Parts: sequence; structure tokens; C-alpha cells
Amino acid sequence: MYSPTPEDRFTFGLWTVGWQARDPFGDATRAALDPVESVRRLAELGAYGVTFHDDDLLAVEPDRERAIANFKRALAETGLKVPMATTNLFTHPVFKDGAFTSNDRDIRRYALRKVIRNIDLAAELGATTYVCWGGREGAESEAAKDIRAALDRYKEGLDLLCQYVVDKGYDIRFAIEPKPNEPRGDILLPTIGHALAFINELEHSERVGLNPEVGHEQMAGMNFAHGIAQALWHGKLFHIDLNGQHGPKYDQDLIFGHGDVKNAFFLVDLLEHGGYDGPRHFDYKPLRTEDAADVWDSAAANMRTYLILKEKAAAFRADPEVQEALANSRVTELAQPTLAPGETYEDLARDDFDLDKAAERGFHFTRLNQLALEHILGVRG
Ligand code: GLT
Ligand code: MN
Ligand code: MN
Repeated sequence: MYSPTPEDRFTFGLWTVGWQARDPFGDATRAALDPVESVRRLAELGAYGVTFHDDDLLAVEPDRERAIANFKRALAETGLKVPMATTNLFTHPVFKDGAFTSNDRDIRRYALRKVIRNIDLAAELGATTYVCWGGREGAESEAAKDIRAALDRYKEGLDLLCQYVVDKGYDIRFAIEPKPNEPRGDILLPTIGHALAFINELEHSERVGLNPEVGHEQMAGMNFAHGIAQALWHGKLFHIDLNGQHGPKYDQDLIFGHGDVKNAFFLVDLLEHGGYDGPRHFDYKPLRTEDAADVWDSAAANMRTYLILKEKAAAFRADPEVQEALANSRVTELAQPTLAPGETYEDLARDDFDLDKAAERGFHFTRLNQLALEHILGVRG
């Protein structure tokens, strides 16, 4: 029961299980992990693939060529895929004022070179999504950054990278990952909505979409399931980072479902029935309190929680009482266009509408919400 297989398309960043748990107040609590071991362990646990930053590959082998060769060998041995890759544009001190939007032009040029080098490797390994998380693209003071110029440079960077993959003939699309703050005081493209609007201004906007992360939207007080629904509506859900978060505080990167369970339930329901067919990618951090063995329990917990919620969402949808409650709440009526075919605004005047009666009628959402909660709590279905 709830045993993942590669068909479930679960993927993990090398930086997740490999996180050594260094935080602003304390040193690492775990030793560096060899990416080869991560690949083997994740395959054993039933994952479909791994994702990586250029620098993640160098965790225990500083020679890039050798590190890549070891990684490729582990992938071949296990059959694990690499559907996505990304660039570390945040750890090195050179990126302290950003990468694509650093005030220093030479640094912006270096950042683009660093991305291009890893895009070549990503394409070679078969990745079709390239994530851009601009964690250092931001400021602590309004005086320090000309935001409109920074957005010009952000656009310039992404336009250039799109042109590069087009010229190379790579089957790669870019996915922007929004985040409101941390590590910068304020980060550019802080939410799904900001990023969607920005993408519209790009030269190759069809090649750029989103990689939203549960915790990042919840840090901004947003409803993640709603954000994902809007991303799907725009055809921009290229990839997703699943994890857990308890409301607006520091980025917790908890195991999926270990934060807001009800939102996670409705998210899985949406992903399973809303037309998303990409990988289910976990971007979490094993707790700092955990030892090397606990790390693998935590990786397994993400997948198990997803599969449990998937089963619960299917049971919720199949429950006759839920179907009746959905009808009573007229949830399905929203799919009906407000005007009938051929009608115009002039027809609105001819409506036979009882204002007081319509205002009085309840929507019975309490019942629906309670039914969902009871499915989640395991007392139904
Ligand atoms: C970093 C960040 C994540 C991003 C990764 C991609 S790295 O750990 O916190 O949310 O998805 O660069
Ligand atoms: Mn995060
Ligand atoms: Mn992420």
C-alpha cells in the first residue's frame, strides 16, 4: 500500500536529501552526501528521477568531469531520469546582490555563462525543464535597486537563454520559481501572479512558465491550490515544487503534507484531475534534527503522503454524499457560461429574477468542507 513506483513520476532535488542542515544559527548536522548514493537510494525507494544544480554534482568530487561521469553511471545503473535541472546562482558570495539583476554588469555576464554551461549538461541528460529560482534577485532597501531596470535585465537574461536553447535545438522550457523573501529582504517576482505577468513581457513567452513551490506562496499568505489552478488556467504550470509550510514565517521546506494538510489534499486533487502531467517534484529539507538514516525515511514520507492524499481525493470525488453536496452548493453550475449562446447584455434586462429570494438562499459550503475534512481524517470512504 502506498508504495511509489516510477509511474508515479516522483522526483527529488539532489540538494534536498543532500542538505547538510547548515542554517543561519548553526553548523551542519549531517555529512556531505555523494550524489551517486542519492541516486541509488531514491531509485530503491521508487522515485522516477532526480534534479540538480550544477554545483550539487560537486558535493564530494570536486573535479567536474569526474563528478558528471559518476552521476551518469549511477543514472544508467538505476534507470533514474533527470527531467529538470537548475543553476546555483545564490551560494557563492559573488551573487550577494543577485545574478541576472546584480547591479554589477560583469557579475550578470558571469551568471549567464554559468547557466549556459549547465543547460548544455541538462540537455545532454534529457532534461526538458530548466528552473530559474532567483533567490538573490532582490534588495533590502528601496534605494539599492532600480526595480524597473532590474526587470529589464531579468527579461534580457531570460530572452538570451531562450534564444540559446532555440539556436541549439534543445527541447527545453524554462520555469520561473517565485518566492517573496529569504534570502533577500524582498525578492523580485515574489508570487505566481507577479511571475505570470512578467512572462507575458518576454520575447519567447511560450517557452517560459512556472515552477511554483507550496511553501513560497504560503509564506506570502497565498492559497497554493488556487495559485496552481490559475497557473494551469494560463497553461503555465511547467513544473512544481512540493513541500510543507506553516503559514507566513521563514521558508520551512517541510515534508509534503507536514504543513497545511487540507490545502495539500486539494492540491493533489487538482494535480490528479486538472491536466498536469509533469513530474511530482519534492523540494523539501530533511529536518536538522535527523540523522543520515532518517533522511531516507523523510524522502519516503513525501511520496507516501502524496499517494495517501491521491487515494483520499479519489474517494472524496466518488462519495455519493460529496456529489450531492457539490450539486447542492451549485459548484458545477459555475462551469455554465453566464450568457446563453446568442444572448447579449440586452437579454440580461429580461431576466425574471427574485433578488430577495436569491440573496436569502444559502450555498451550504459548510457541509462540503466538513465532508472533505472527514475524508482527510479517515472517518469516511
Ligand atoms: C533552493 C531553493 C529552492 C529552489 C531550488 C532551485 S534551490 O534550495 O530554496 O526553492 O527550488 O534553485
Ligand atoms: Mn523553499
Ligand atoms: Mn523550490
